Formats: sequence, C-alpha cells, structure tokens
Amino acid sequence: MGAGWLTKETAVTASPTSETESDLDDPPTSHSRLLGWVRETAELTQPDRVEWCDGSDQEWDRLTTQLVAAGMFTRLERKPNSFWAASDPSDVARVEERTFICSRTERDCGPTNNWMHPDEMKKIMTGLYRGCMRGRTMYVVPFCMGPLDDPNPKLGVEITDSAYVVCSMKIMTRMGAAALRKFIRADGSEADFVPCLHSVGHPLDPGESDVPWPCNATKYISHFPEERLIWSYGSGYGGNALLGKKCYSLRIASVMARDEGWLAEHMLTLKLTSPRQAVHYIAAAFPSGCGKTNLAMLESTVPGWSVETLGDDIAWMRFGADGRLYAVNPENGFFAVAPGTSWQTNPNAMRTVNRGNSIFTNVGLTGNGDTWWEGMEDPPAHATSWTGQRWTPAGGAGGQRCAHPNSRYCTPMAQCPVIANEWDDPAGVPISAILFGGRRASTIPLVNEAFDWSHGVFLAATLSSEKTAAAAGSVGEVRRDPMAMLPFIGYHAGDYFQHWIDVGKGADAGKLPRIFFVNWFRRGDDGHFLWPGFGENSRVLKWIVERIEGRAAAADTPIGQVPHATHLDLSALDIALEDIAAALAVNVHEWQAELPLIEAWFTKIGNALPSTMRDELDALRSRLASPPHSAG
Ligand code: OXD
Ligand code: MN
Repeated sequence: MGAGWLTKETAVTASPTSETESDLDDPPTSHSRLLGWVRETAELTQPDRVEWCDGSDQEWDRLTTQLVAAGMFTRLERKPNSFWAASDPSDVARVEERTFICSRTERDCGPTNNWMHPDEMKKIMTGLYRGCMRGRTMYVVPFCMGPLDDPNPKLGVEITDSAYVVCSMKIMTRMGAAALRKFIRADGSEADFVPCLHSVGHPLDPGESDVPWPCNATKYISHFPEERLIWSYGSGYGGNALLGKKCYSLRIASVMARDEGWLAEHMLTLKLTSPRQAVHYIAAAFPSGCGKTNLAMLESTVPGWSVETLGDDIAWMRFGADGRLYAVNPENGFFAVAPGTSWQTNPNAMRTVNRGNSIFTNVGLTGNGDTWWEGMEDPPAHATSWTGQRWTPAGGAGGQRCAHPNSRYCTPMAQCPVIANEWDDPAGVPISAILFGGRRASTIPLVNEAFDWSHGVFLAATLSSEKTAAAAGSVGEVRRDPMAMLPFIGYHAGDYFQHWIDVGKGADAGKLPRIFFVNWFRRGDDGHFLWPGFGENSRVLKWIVERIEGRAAAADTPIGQVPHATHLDLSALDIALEDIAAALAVNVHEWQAELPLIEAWFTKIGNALPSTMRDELDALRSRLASPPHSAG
C-alpha cells in the first residue's frame, strides 16, 4: 500500500490481486491534480481498497467474474461474454427531480433545472460521501469522450464504488490506460479533465454481506458547471451513474460548448448514401425513448439508399476550417432502451448485441440463458422477469412485464454491423441536415422543413413530446423538450436558445445544416399510427436529402415547408393514401391551440428568452391568421 493513498483506519481488509497492489504502490500517472483528487476522495470515502482501471480484457474478466459471484451479474449462455443484471426496483431510470445544476447563481441555472448553491450542495454531499465506500473498492476510471486521437481530447476520470459502472464505462467510453496516457501532454504538461465522483451510497459494515444492487434512497446527481465537476450519489443506474454520458457529454459539455462556440447535443448521427453514391450526414434530436437508436441503424426500404451509423445519442458539433458544421460522437457504445427492439424494428441492434460483449439490465432472462423483452419476436415459454419473478407469455403474477420499460442493453459501437468507417475519426463528419422530433399524437406533421436557421431554432426550442419511461415519473404527459435537451442543458435554457441563434449568425448561411422537424408518432382519430415508421422512415430521409440537393418539392404552410403525399417516394408502400395525407396535414386549428402552450413555455423561460424567439412566435401567429392555400 503506497503511503498516503488511504488513511490508517481504512487499511486494506480484502486481499487484492497483485496488479492492484502494484497499482497502489506505484500509481500509473504522475498527473498531480488527479493524484491529489484520488487521495482526497479515498480519505473522504474510506474504501477498503483503491484500484486504477486499465480497461484491459483481463480486468473485464476479473470484474465480471466477481460480479457473477456477488449475484449482480448472471452470465448469459446464449450470448458470448455477456451478462444480465436486474436493478433495485427503486433505481430504474434517470432521476430528473434529483438532478441539480449548481451554478454560482440561480439565474445561470434557469427555470428548467433544479438549482442549489455549490457550497450548500458540496456541504450536503460531502456529508453523504464521508465513509460511503466503507467495505468496498474505490475504482479510478480514466476515460476519454470522443476519439483518443483528437489533438485536444476531452478527458474525464470517474471514481466509483461500483464494478458494474466500471464494466459499463469500458463499453461506453474509451476507458483505461490508453485514455490515461493522454493526461500528460507531449510537452509534459498536465491535461485538463472532468472529475466525476460516483458512489452508490451503500457502505458495508465489517462482515455485512452485499445486496445484489446496492443503492440509496437518497439520490443527488449534481453538476458544478463553472468548475466542470460532477458528483453523483445514491444510484447505480444509467445516466445517473455512467457519468461520461449525460452528465459530462451533455450537461457539462453544453456549458463548455457555450463558452467555446460549439454545440453539445442529444442527437444521433447517421450517414446516408444515395443510389448516385452521394453521401450526406444527418444529425437528429429526439427525446429519450423516441427511437434514436432505431433511426441511427435503420435498414432502408427504399432501394439503393443505405444508412450507416455514427452514433445514437450524443453529437458534439464544431465548425471546420471549411465553414461546415462537423459532428463527433463522444461515446464508444450504445446504452439503448431494449423493449421494442426486434428483428423487425431494428435488426442491426439485434445483430450488434448478438455479437456479445454486452451488459443487459432489467430485461427478462430466459430459461436457456438468453435475454428477452417486450416487443421482441418469439417469446420464451417462461423467463425470469426483471423483478426476479417467474414470467410466461400469459403474463407474470398480476400481468407484470418481463422487462422494465426503461431496461437497457449496453453494447460496443464497434461491433455494430453498419457502423460507418468514420465513427472514430476525430475530424468528425460534415452535417447536411439536423432533424428534430418528438412523440406527438396530433398537430405535428410527419416532416416539415424550417424556412431558415432562426425558424429552425424556434421549432426546436418549442419541441414537445409525450414523456417516456427513460425518466422516472408520469409517462404520456406532453411536455416541452427544447432540442430534446430539457433534462440535459447545463445552464439557462434562454441563454441556450441564444447560443443556437449565435451559432447560426456566426456561420456562412449557405453552409449551415438545413433544419427539419419530424413526427413518426402521429395518430388517426381511432388511435392508430398514421405512418409505419422504422425502416419506412428512409422515405422521409430521401425527401430531406432531395430537398437539400434542390430536387424535391414541398408546399409553403404557416409552420414551414411540408411535402404533399405525392412529393414522397411511396413506391411499394402498402398504406392508405389518406393516412399519409393525414400524417402530413397542417391543421390550422390544431396549431392555433398550440400557440397559448408556446406562450406559456416562453413565459416560463422569462426575460432570458431571445427576442428572435418572440419574433418567430409573432410571425407564426400571423401566418396562421392568413394561411396560404395549401394549408387546411
Ligand atoms: C438515454 C436517455 O439514456 O436519454 O439516452 O435517457
Ligand atoms: Mn438519450
């Protein structure tokens, strides 16, 4: 044990592996800020041992074996190197009401986030962290968001007491020794990094046995934007615990992006190739649980058009030297909603997870050692549900589900069969179009092109969607979710809208991505979906690309440029034309009913609402008062 790593009272009680001992005697970096923070954290949290994670396959094997022995993981017989886990039923989703932006002033946090003064939050959480790792291992997990070859890599270190988190971080980020090497720059100076402290908040007394999913009823997911610091306590699940994802790559990165003139967004990125071999890169923002992964891996139903994947959740977009906006996906894996994923809806996701090396949380476990969830083909005769009960296709006790609606698969991007070659290129890909979309049963047409950048920012800033199970709380309620970033903007939403406007103002308008709004989820009067979605969305992508290339028609409506059914390629699509027309309809009365809701939303944003957004709302109101002929 290296002097100073742990206090005397917290001497190692278990017998660590020889690598672990040498890690502690001889920490694998000379980065003084990192070493100081690791030492302080160990003193505060009092773990039994400290382990530096190197991200190796041996480390994965050792930790997954330990997790199987501890009862948290079950090794899957039918998928290589893959594991099933079930969380505590109280720890199944991001906890938005326990997520805080601790900017120095409440003003900078804005009306859409929870705020607490950083000093107050640190006092509360320091109290919670004191001794919180007793009886456990403290893992030090260096990681990089985005390609390791980036000349200016975005580094982080997660300190966590959860081996489940370590294994998940190996999938989701460039984690371990390769990332740690970037902490000392070529000139010998120390690189910046985002410290991310995580504890499940479940210390163990001597002799106390662990529970399969340790967590704590008290939860805090706290961000200190000025310090670029993240503290999380009490949850082991998803975005609450894998701190490189929502906490770093969206909430903290959105603040970095504001300060440095770029965009950190909740967007998938895909590569679309036309039969003429023209390549377009498209970024698309949808709220959690609205099919980003399905769109990112779509199998086109239009002959000759193909989609390759670059990312399914987050895009960082910066201007290149040529004035175009380039996107990089900071992640290394997919952490995607499992239910609804099937050979029919997303065959490429099925192929990706079948290659193994994956962690499944809160899905069903079949009798033959495979996974199953609602929406997948071929239900097993019986399974263990995510709550550990016997489940059969007739339903479990009380009709319970096999998989939790927010159950997830966590799987490496590199093994996706349609991953684009450019996925690990630090230069990113030039974006031709940005799509925004929500889940709305009415009002919003299948596709709509914004008149220009500022109108596009208005459409995005007023995006609305029915809530899904990705966040704890009521499902189905319509809420405004600007740019699909409501839970992820790390500062004042009004300032964020202004930042989007400024990004457009500073750019060459001809080189900016065109902005489109889509809604795959519109329903007819009897409740049926008007548009089949999934692979058929390629028809909408085709129209979008042809618009960009100046080859597709649209009608001017009060809300933007919307195709008629005849403007879309509907060949070999067996759907009633009335349904397509209804999916595309712009009903003035529905939009008039939307105006007071947008007003109320803007009132909530308050004084920081950019005047451009008010001007756009006034312009919409007057266009609705005298609609062009084509709108109904
Ligand atoms: C996610 C989410 O996990 O948005 O991607 O909740
Ligand atoms: Mn997401």
